[in-house]
Amino acid sequence: MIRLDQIVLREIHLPLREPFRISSGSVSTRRIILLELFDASGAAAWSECVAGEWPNYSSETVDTAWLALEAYVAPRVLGVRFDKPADVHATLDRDFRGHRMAKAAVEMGMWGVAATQAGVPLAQLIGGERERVPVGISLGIQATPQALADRAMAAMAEGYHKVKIKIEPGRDLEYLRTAREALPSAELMADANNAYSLADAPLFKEMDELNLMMIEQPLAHDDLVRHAELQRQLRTAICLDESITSVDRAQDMVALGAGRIINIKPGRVGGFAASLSIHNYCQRQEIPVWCGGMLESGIGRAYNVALASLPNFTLPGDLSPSRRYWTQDIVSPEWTMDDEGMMTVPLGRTGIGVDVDTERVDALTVRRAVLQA
Ligand code: OSB
Ligand code: MG
Repeated sequence: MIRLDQIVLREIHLPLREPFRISSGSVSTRRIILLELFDASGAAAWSECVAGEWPNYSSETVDTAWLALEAYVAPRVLGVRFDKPADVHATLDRDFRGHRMAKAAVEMGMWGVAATQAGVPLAQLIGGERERVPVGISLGIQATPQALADRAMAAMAEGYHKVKIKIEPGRDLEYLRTAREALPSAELMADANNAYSLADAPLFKEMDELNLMMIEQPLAHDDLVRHAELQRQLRTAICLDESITSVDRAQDMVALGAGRIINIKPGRVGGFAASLSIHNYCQRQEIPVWCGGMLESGIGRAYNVALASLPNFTLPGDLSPSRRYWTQDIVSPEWTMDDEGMMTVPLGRTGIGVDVDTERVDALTVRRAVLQA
């Protein structure tokens, strides 16, 4: 049984080691909302909201999420009894549209609380089966094709299992070809973050020759029908990210043939219950899934790693180690990758599996709010 009596919200500013650029924008310091959830039983857990500063990935931002958390999400759960964390999603979904990243931050935190309360690792609570998960890297748009190829080669040498290459019109085929020539047999993929339209089908047909693992979200953020049309013209699998906001959309993807792989980001779909539904549905449909990333701190990463330990997460996730993003993470131990390109699921620890450096969080905090039942 879970009954939260307090949620502490904080916004921290955490500088990335280098700016990260996708087709719709660039980020150099992550503004991150952190939550600390306190249960009436005494159990507590940290969680993270993945919303970014600008509405270029989804309509949510740090500021809309802060408002939604304070005004709508927290009031729905504070002081309310839940038998189990799987029940929270329905409460946050009913007559309450959108704001999935804000909802996910609370919903996932309640899974974290439940794991702490039960004295088990989060991965075990959700049915994880892997002790280590394969790691991929997502490379932002680089200045030149050769700079990209160099980064991709360095990543493969470090042990990464997959290199995801961000593309945009004008920085696509030549970049991908240069990376492919440098790494003839590596697992390479592209992520367009909605930068193209169906009129670009001829370009994707050329990409089809590069033996990519998949092409992620080439078309509009909320589209399925056009992705289906494009998928019919390609051998390469389309992977959907932005378009999959619920298990219903995953079912629609399969019904329409809009893609063959799903990138599950728990923040995008409203939390762990929806992520588990999508995972289970995809497993039955033999659709592989992998865990995406949103440049999370070590707190959000803990949830992603737990999720990626589920059996149908058969492809490497965007789960890079702390050092790929931050000079210093806010958790200990920091997230690391071994020389086989694997990240260890912290099965020897209860709850989310990392300790939060609260002094450092306090030093990075720019605003704070205490929400009470
Ligand atoms: O589309 O997967 C994406 C980061 C910000 C917004 C969108 C995306 C990404 C990433 C980052 O690719 C992956 C990571 O966290 O390493
Ligand atoms: Mg993506």
